[in-house]
Amino acid sequence: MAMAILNSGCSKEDPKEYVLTWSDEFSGGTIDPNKWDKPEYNRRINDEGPDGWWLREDSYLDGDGNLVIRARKIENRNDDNDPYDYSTGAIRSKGKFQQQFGKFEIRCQLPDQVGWWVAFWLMSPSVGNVDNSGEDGTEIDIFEGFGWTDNLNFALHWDGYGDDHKSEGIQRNIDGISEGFHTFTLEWTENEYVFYVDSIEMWRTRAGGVSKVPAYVKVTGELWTVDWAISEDWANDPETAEYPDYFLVDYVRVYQLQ
Ligand SMILES: [Ca+2]
Ligand SMILES: [Ca+2]
Ligand SMILES: [Ca+2]
Repeated sequence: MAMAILNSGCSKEDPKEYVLTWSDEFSGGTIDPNKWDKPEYNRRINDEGPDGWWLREDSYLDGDGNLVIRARKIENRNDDNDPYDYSTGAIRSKGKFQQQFGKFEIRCQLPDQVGWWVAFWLMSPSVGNVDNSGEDGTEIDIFEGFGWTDNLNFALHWDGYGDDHKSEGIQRNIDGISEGFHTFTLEWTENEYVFYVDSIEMWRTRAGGVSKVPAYVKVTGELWTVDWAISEDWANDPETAEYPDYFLVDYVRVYQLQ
């Protein structure tokens, strides 16, 4: 009897048994509105330069099994004096799917050009609760990547985005990551987060205390023309890019431990 209980415990943890709970293979002709919301607004306002919009037309399926997130230079879209603006795309499962804990994976090819960054991330609606803890909601950046450098960023943000904002993160350089398709994976349990690239562990942390609430999924491009974002510590300068440029996503898959 004791042995049976022991075996039962082992089989739950080693090997981990994940069951697919939600996914999109992006194999249709249009983005599935039952799975994804496409936000559209002036996402990255710059009062002193071109703005970075999220436009619905910059997220679409290529008919060959991939989601495409595109970056473009566009005509100035608001009534400021910019010579032009930029746009990228974003999709999110907000209001359609969310999950607490589990495994979250994307397979994708990073863009080619400087000036923007792409991300696969989770967002809890309660990330703004300020209680000196991420347990009540955390933004989990499974990865942020670039076309111009092999640096990757992994991060957690909690207690909102104002004066009480807290974050932890690391950067890793992986030779050749901007070539070809790769997988980026998060394993999230009540005890810790573990981040992987191509199944190789990048970061293991419980910073903020681990979030204990559901989160929705986001796949996004971002472009911001403020100084910190166009520095060589981040996206670099879109002025020198050849747009349009593309971020290709083969799939997003979400699992839960059995
Ligand atoms: Ca502007
Ligand atoms: Ca503008
Ligand atoms: Ca909090």
